[in-house]
Amino acid sequence: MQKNYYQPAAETMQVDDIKKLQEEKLIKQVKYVYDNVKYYRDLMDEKGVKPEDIQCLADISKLPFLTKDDLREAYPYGMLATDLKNCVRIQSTSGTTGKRVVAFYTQNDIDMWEECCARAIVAAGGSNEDVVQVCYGYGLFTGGPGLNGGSHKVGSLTLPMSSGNTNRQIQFMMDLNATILCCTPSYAAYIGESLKEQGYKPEDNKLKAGIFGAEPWTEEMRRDIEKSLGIKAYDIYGLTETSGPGVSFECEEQTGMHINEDHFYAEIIDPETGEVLPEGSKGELVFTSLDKEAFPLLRYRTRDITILTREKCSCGRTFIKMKKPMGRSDDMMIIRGVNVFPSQIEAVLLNKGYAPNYQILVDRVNNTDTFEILVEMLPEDFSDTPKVITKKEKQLQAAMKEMLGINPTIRLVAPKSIARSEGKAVRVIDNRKKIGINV
Ligand code: DLL
Repeated sequence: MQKNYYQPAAETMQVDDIKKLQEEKLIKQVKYVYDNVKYYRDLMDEKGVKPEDIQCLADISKLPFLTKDDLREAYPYGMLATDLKNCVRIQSTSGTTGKRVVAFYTQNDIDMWEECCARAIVAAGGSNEDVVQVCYGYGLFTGGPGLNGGSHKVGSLTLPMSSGNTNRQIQFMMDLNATILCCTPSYAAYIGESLKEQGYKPEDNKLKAGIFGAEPWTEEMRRDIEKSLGIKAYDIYGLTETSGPGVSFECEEQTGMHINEDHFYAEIIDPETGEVLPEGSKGELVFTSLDKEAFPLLRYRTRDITILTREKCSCGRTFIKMKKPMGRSDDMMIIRGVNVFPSQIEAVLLNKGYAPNYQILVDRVNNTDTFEILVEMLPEDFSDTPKVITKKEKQLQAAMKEMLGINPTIRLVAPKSIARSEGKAVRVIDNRKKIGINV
């Protein structure tokens, strides 16, 4: 099969050359940030490190970390490294975990970001013969603008749908023969469900691929979406702070996402100690942007938990891969002393034949954590006979206990009774946070 790359020279560069390029860019970038961002210069001074101390990639561990709290403190302009006159765009995080973070872009930053998205589209089989339906949100969220820009760079016909209005999404998808769908995995699942309800079979649409990200999703969910839409589903990762989607993307192997290492240097650290861990270890992902002009972050702690591996990939790309993030360290719930990730719950549900329509409710009553999972029954399995429901609930509870080590209460609910998501799904309602319990 002929291999396709958007920027082959970069994407298939020899590993030694990648490292050399990263080293050169890092040395320059540290000096640039030190000279232009007072907030970070103060952090470096506090740590007693000067730009001259950074002579090779390993020296990066001398630099201080940045966290979301730093960005909030520096809001809005404290991390800006260039004059506002040179900036052409602002994007922002969704603010689900506190005050919004705003990121600034020069035109070069936008070009780099869109090129990263273009690499992802080409890796998913996209070309100027494709119709790319973008139903990530447009506006301050980076999903819509990022994939839209990438699609333009590839020369695909771009359908800038934004999220929502699922009937219109389906009408345009069918009438305009969309071939590549870009949205969150939870919205892709919902579109699949809606197509089925409207009487379409997976082979009725012209879609061949989907580029799904912005939230954690499991391999089980991937299989479910691939089946319901009749496509190959590719993962894409990124965050507003580093530009947006396209920091890493999946190729045809679908075994993790290649990080665009010519623009981003990735490290895995122990989230407790901050120590850099060797390749193959599970830990928190930290990014350094190597050539951003407006909002260049050094050693930014993403809170996302993953593993980096540099194995030879059959697609020919040489960039290191990151595994599907297992969730953010701040998504992890501690329930009755046990660590629980929503992704574990999702894996059990899909393995047991349920759809990914669920909600996790956690609370504290009389000093004990309560843990309940609401799960929708499938329309074809729906029953309102208490005996049947109780039996199914017990079976699911046993499977959850095996995966999580603790017993949740399972409540099977009627089809369509849990709200669908058109963007990032809200799976967890943890009322302990509301009453000020630190979890
Ligand atoms: O979600 C950017 C994006 C848009 C990525 C579209 C992919 C597709 P933020 O809103 O700033 O940016 O949220 C970033 O979302 O730190 C992860 O926790 C999570 N996330 C993003 N992509 C993935 C993914 C966009 N593929 C935060 N798998 C990140 C798991 C993801 N989590």
